Amino acid sequence: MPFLDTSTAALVLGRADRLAACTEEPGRLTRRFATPALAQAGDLVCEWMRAAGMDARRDAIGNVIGRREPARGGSAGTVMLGSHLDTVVDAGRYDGMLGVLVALACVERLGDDLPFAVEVYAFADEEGVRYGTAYLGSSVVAGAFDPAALQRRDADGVTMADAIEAVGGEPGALAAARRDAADLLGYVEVHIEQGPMLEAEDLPVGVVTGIAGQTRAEVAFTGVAGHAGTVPMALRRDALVAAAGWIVAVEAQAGTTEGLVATVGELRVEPGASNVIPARAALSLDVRHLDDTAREAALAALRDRAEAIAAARGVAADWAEVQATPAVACSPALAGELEAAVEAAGVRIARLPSGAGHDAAVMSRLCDVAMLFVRCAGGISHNPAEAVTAGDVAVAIDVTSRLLDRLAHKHGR
Ligand code: HGY
Ligand code: MN
Ligand code: MN
Repeated sequence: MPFLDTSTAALVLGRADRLAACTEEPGRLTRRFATPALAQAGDLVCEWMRAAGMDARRDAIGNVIGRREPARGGSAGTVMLGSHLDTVVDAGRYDGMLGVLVALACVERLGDDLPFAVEVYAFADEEGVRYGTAYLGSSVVAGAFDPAALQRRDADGVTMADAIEAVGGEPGALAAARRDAADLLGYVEVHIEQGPMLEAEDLPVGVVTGIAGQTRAEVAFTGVAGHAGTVPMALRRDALVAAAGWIVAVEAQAGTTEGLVATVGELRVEPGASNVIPARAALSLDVRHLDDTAREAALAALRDRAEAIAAARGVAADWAEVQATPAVACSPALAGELEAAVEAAGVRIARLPSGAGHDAAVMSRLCDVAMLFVRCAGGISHNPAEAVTAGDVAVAIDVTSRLLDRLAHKHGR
């Protein structure tokens, strides 16, 4: 194994710790879109970008974008690197952040002979925790942002437009913030695997073949509130019991369909009192599959099941699709370069699909994309126990640096 820059890897981990302190909730890491905590993290990234000799700025939705010009007026175009800066609730400190920090570390180590510019993106929202729609940051860069989302309200009733303005963004300028694709050579994202495969293979990194498609929906069951003490069981129209039956059906459907995962992660019960029969149960649904046809078939079956359960229980079922993102194949050419860089780093090549969504899925609308996964302990993610080793981070830095070298030779160094 050639020289590994473990000191830079340690710097990356130290920076991840500093970013982890930028949280909305003392004692655990929660950093949602357009919050002061995200702005604080973005300020740190801007500072590090400028120290690395990059121009750093924020775009209209709050993405932090660093740019390093090519050497001696090189005009081969631009390579984009990056990932997201927002987190889920009670998150780990590497999901998203690792990709931003490894990209930054590679820029800091670059020679000054790259024939292309390098841009590093720290996207303002990938998880979609605050407004239920994922990829807000990369959607703006890719020109795929749906302006209707600006009217969505968060749990406190704040519209997305107001939230963007409150942190200095410009909701009216999102369309103009689209990155022109003409000079783009590709987008490369380093991300923790969030799964067990690399650990099982005892590999530090792997090359992503494709990203599963995902659909997010909001499902609600509406029954009749009633007195918990007086309404006979046979006369109840209990929304929560209907929802519970459907949730079990969701798990059963995913458990018996190859390659399908389905999750109910949010549940709100109204009126929400222990002595009141629930009138309404509102749920989130997250369905994913590497094959879009299989995902759509699963959604149709789950919708039918919700309606059947509702009818049998005398309640109503409402279904609203919030967002659908098709499955994306990584660019064979760019992934091939990444594989060559992995091999040159002395690591056996592993190819693996991503069940998790990533900004690369949206950036594929702009240019070729490739992803490098980094082993994470126990495959754990979306959990404060998320962990990586300095050694594996050093390999990721080495591979990404070698990729940039290979692209430099390919584009006229
Ligand atoms: O949900 C996902 O797949 C990603 O973590 N946003
Ligand atoms: Mn995530
Ligand atoms: Mn992520």
